[in-house]
Amino acid sequence: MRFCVLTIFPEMFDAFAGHGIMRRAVESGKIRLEPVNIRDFAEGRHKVTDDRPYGGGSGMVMKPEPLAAAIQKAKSELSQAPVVLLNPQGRCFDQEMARQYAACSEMIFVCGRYEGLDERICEAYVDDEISIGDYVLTGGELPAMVVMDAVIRHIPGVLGAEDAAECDSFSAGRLEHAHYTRPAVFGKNQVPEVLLSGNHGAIEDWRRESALLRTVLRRPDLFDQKGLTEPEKKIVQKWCRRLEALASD
Ligand code: 9D3
Repeated sequence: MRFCVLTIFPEMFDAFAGHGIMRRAVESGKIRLEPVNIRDFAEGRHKVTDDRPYGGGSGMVMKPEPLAAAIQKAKSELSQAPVVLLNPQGRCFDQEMARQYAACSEMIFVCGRYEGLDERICEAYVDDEISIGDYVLTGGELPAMVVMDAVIRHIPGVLGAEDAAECDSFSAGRLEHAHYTRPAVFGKNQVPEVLLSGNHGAIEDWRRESALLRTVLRRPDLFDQKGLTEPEKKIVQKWCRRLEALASD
């Protein structure tokens, strides 16, 4: 998959591409990440990329000409790519969108700075506008990295085999169970006995219950979206029996 990222801060992407799973994916050729400096498409001695807003007010707006030239260049190289603007007013990014975008062979990201882009660029060139959540950042670069990170995990071979994205509990509408590693006793806290038992059926049951309890307590919104599976119904019935026993004493 090829990503072209239009930004006035291309160096921000060096750390992202230089570490961990992203680095491996780049080195193995599964991913190509090409940051493009919008400033390279600006005219004049000062290579200006922003200007004052028509109608007045504070803040600056990204000029349309350098953006249009940069987007056209990117589209000439990545002809299949949707043009995605990172925008706090866009649709909120989620796992389903990550999965859908992973089916693309190419993507072009436009990272806004200042107050945003001249609206005519959005109308003429942008296919989708994505926000990563309801909080205010200083630009679209971190959101572009967030979106790429979530998308590449779905590309076959990018994750280790045992860690395939389809297995992610988020995909199943549940949080993951708690995790433990050695030592078996840490301070006053012991790893749940069942995880040391080697009884794989019992371990699976414990994990299912741990996942269900966390989801109910921490993310009831996820819990509501999807009905209970048969094994989960059994767990909830067990909880009910215990609570009734508690209440009747
Ligand atoms: C002070 C300017 N803001 C008025 C409340 C508008 C504004 C413009 C540009 C706010 C933030 C930004 C920079 N943010 C992004 O480009 C951005 C973003 C974000 O801030 N939050 C969540 N997702 C995204 S995607 C792009």
